[in-house]
Amino acid sequence: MAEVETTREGAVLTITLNRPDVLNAFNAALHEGLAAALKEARGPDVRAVVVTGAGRGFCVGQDLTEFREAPRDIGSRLRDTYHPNVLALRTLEKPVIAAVNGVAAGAGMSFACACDLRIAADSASFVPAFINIGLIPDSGGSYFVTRILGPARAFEWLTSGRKLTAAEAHAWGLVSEVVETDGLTARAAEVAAQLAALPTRAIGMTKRLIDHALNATLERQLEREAELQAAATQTEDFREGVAAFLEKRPPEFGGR
Ligand code: T3D
Repeated sequence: MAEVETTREGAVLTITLNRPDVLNAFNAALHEGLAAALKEARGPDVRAVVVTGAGRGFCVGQDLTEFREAPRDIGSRLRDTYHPNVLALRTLEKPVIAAVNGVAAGAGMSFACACDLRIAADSASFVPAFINIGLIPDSGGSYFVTRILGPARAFEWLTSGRKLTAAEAHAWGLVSEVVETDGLTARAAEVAAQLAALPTRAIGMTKRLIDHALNATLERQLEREAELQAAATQTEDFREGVAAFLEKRPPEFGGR
């Protein structure tokens, strides 16, 4: 079985991390498989992506058995393996849903937080495990968690290393909804199908705008909006949206 599997249902690509015996911990093969899956997600017919884990875990970050021996240059390893996938995910101009089916720990928690939406099973949990082994948040963990939770809560959580239940994560705004474990796959597929039917290019540009807004002045953000709105008006979906409105019928967006 491949360490990462992809399946297609219509315009939705599901990426499954597949090392269930170790709760889908990252090793070299998983990084490579994820890179290939994220490349597949760039295909023009894919309009929404779901990332999930096989078995009872989502992803527990770095495979710690690789740390039995003194770790080599971790900085380079992060740059060569984790960073390209985090960047590929954030620059993917399509909605990405993390269907968090179980524990998300360390870089697995970071990766879930890099997604655009998180839907959690009621049995899922989130553990910023880095501090428990004397490390600091990486793979974007400090970046995404700070932006989602704000600096005070991010500091408290990332330095405590404590496990958040799915219900707590929902109360904190870390996940958008919590569903019964048995219903997670269906609910993630339903949300993904809804997103896949929307104007994909406008969603991609909205994602870019949101990322840009986090570090921009109002002037720069207004300019970016103007640039991307000019691009949005060139899409087929814009023409369809206006035509459907004027003809008083539901729009049929093709994602172009
Ligand atoms: O160079 C670099 O790559 C640096 C990058 C670092 C990024 C990081 O992600 S650092 C953080 C690494 N992750 C962790 O420290 C998490 C360690 N795991 C845990 O704390 C716990 O397993 C969990 C809280 C996540 C889950 O607990 P629980 O009780 O539900 O499950 P468990 O029994 O601990 O784990 C089940 C199995 O998965 C177990 O194997 P076994 O005993 O059944 O053979 C366990 O050893 C294995 N496992 C869990 N996490 C990892 C792991 N195996 C390898 N690496 C893991 N990270």
